[in-house]
Amino acid sequence: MDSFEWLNGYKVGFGLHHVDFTNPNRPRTPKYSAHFYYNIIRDNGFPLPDDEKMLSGHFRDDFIWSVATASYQIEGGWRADGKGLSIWDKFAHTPLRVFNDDTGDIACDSYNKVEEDVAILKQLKVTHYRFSISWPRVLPDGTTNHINEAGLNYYHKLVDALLAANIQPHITLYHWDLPQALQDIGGWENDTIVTKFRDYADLIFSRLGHKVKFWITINEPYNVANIGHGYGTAAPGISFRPGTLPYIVAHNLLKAHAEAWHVYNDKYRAEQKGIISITINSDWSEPRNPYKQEDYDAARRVVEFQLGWFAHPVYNGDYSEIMKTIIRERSLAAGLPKSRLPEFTPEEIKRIKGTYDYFGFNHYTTVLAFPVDYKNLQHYDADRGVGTIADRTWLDSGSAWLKVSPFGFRKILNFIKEEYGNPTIIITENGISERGAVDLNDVHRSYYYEKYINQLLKAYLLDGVDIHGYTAWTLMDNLEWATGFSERFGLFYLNHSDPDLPRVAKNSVSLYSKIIACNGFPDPASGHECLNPVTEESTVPPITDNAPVGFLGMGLSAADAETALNTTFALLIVAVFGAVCTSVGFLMAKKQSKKRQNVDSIKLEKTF
Ligand code: PNW
Repeated sequence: MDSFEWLNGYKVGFGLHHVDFTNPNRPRTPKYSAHFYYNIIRDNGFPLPDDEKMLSGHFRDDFIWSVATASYQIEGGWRADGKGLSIWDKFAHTPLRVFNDDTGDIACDSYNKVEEDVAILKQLKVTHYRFSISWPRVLPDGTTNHINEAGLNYYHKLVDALLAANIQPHITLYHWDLPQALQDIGGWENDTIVTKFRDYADLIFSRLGHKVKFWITINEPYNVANIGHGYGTAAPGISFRPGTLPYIVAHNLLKAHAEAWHVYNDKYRAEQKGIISITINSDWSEPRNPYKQEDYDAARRVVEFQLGWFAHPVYNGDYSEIMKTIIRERSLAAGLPKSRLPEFTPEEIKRIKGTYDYFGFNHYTTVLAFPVDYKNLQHYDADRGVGTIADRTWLDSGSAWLKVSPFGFRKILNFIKEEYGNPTIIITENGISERGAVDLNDVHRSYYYEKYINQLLKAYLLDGVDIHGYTAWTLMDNLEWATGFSERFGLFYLNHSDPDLPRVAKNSVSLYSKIIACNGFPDPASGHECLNPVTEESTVPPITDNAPVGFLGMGLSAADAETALNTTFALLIVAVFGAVCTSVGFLMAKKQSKKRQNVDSIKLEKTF
């Protein structure tokens, strides 16, 4: 415990427990380090935590194995064949909005590279491909007054090529590239967008629906609402009404989604027999200090304000009580006449509730939460009242917001199961970025996919979460929104210095296609044929170890990894101990020789 620290008095505390020296009872409070040390003693070291051990097993037989992209991020052809402008064209052409002033004018040139894209999808052996339709490519002014057939043909060509390759298209109708013409009349703030989106969806179902069975209405409404209209770091880049605009936009996004779902349900489902939903993204959140209730409450608010903002109305009906209460109370306390969170009418609640065929879910990372009082400030973060950090032991990625924390994936999947009535879930995005020098040996990505997909398997097999599919983000390096081409999430590297923009496989392609071929992580003892030695061009060794699956995709088992870690740790201790002994020995020898010298000089003095 903290104690009298010599010359420093009570100022410096070395203790595992804090002692309150101002209190005559001298109460002791454990610091975080006390619990940390307690765990080391209890575990007699650092065993691999249960949640990091690999589980063997496989997913459903009809599992969806997919990879995703989005129109603005890959297509290019920004003015080709009568395409209208989108808010991202305008945003990226505004200086300083996108890193390095990168734009999607050409991007991966997918508009002209259907064959190349399908070829790499085949190489991955995915069963599905998730891509989005550029609304202004099909409807240049956003309305069905003018249909751009040339733009629509691109999607016909892509869908046909996919079907010919036995890959099912999974189409997102809105992945953030709103027609600029609609932004000019208020965009998502103007509630006439609800019928415009419905009409656009109706057109797409009528033209492509006989070939497409998997649909997403809107991708990540959270990002559209809060990043586009609160922080303003994504198009349309509005940040001057952060207290109200994100909530209004979210309200219209929810209504628009519901109308598109109803059109499909009423007009097309019987004949086309597809499924359609919204894709919601959310981080998982843990308390920063697991011994503080207020940190638990803060962590809960993170998830309620991100996932729940959209999932609650769609799956349970209306916004959650937490959001309604907090935003109303903070609005009234600031002297506003009513809540900044708009209200749904009872009819609207009914119209939105149940507009899903599956839970489309995007997930990347976990945060640690603690309460922050923003006083009178009126915006989303202030309403949520939370600060977040990452655990410094979590591995980094190329994106500041993304830390490798696989355990959170399983936790949030369980949260969805409990909170929203055990829906069928399709993971519509999950992946990791890098930045800086190009290295095709992307071990961090193989590690990420292996660990995250294994957590998905645990959620499915051990927790009974109804997982039907998994989609990796993303097929190839592309325009990562405001960070431009600097952050690379691709399984394939895109060589920009070659005018042909060739797609080059990173090593994680072998890892992901192996997981797909195995439909998960089979027990090697099962002799599953996917475990047979892989072809020469593959750089990832076959999974033939006695443990369920390789560690880091390197053919090292979890048990091996544990032994390796223990050995490293033991060696480290020996090295440190050795170094300490050597220095102590050295110092003692030095002191001894000095003493001897002193003695000698005294002797000499005496003699002389
Ligand atoms: C998603 N964040 O966006 C999008 O759907 C993709 O288009 C995007 O490329 C991918 O994830 C990777 O970023 C996100 O800051 C953007 O937490 C930012 C965040 C999360 C998701």
